Amino acid sequence: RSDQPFSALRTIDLRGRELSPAELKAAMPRAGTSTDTAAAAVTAIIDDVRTRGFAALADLASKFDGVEQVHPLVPREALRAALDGLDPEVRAGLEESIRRARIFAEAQRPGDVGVAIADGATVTQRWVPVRRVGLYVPGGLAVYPSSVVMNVVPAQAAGVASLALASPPQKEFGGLPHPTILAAAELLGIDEVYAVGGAQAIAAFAYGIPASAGGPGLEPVNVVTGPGNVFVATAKRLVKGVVGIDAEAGPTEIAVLADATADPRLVAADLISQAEHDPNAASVLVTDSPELAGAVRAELDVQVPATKHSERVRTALSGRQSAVVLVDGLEAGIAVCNAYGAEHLEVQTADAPAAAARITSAGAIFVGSYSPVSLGDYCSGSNHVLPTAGTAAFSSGLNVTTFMRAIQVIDYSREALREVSGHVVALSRAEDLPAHGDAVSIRFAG
Ligand code: HSO
Ligand code: ZN
Repeated sequence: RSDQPFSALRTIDLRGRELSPAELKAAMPRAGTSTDTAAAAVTAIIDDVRTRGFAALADLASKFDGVEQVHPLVPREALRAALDGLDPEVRAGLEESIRRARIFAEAQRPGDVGVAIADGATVTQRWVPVRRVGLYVPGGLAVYPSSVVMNVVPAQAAGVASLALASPPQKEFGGLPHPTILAAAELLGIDEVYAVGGAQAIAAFAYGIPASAGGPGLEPVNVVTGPGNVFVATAKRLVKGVVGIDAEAGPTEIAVLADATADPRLVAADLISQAEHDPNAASVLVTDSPELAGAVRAELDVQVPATKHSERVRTALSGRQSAVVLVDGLEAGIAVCNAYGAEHLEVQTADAPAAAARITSAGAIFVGSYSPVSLGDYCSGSNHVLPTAGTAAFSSGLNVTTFMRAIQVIDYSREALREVSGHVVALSRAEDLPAHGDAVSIRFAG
């Protein structure tokens, strides 16, 4: 379509088509999920860490990171030095990011609910934080101190007592993790940081490592969170059940629901912003205005060549996962967005709050022209760890309850138990489990 500006972005024309939610979902572009080719290698790494502990970590650091390591625990002085060396503007940004995230996370703490089911009969749902959490932070190309904030703040707000962080050792930083990661940890008051990368970090968190003559042990955690490459994602899937995990993060996605009132400059900038992450990132514009679509394409023609990571952005925008989706009206646009379930959905329509209120599937919703995804990535107060690949249909972004459990507490008096005992006995008989009924009856016998 060389007649169109920014022809790299394909068009999906859904106008005049009556599609069910399932058909809409199928019509929407998404990159196929990669099959699990890493499983065999990752299983071997997990087994090695479980059997040989720190010796395995040292061998793997040498093999994958090119670093010779005695013990992976990062000295406290290194954390302090990293914060001292941090650019003051970056430090101020992180501090504001933490402050805002904390306000929202603390407000999320769920209250216990206790209910009187009958006289003398109460059940309560009590929220309790997990004891210990392990956070993985990738190294390499993408160094995201903002992701340290997004994972740590809700855990701390939940009341998690013990928090450890792992990030790959970097040859150019003397075998320590990237200094901005160390600085972010120090800013958040985390003093247990390990220079361990990849699947081996996930294995160490899940199974722990006993103390040895070489140094202190690594205590197993209850929940592992944090992004990572295919090896990290596979390791998290393999240890799930031994520990809790957050969602497996796929390539980032932005969908923009926009009508003729939207500003094409802003829409284009936002589509580019998430495409900057990854050649597999998805940028999708859903609109009932062919004029807006054309204007956004023209803006992409101007903005894409000018952006720093233009090659990556161009690849992401020309991938099959990115598109302009033309619909018949706002109603149809909302239906498409709900079927797609984007990680990030921006609503830039005449009455954005009203349209946003009708969205029922998205990782996070960004309302109006002044709530771009980039704001949410860093400083809105919301969390940027969000469900991708359509998993918003059944899961939530990282929040305080990711690090908590709800315990149900049952407290009946003698009279309250007696009142319901006949029903317990009848049900236990129906299931041929008479000892269940007897355990109640015995309390009132004789
Ligand atoms: N948009 C990414 C998060 C991020 N952006 C980190 C910048 N740094 C996934 O939600
Ligand atoms: Zn981002």
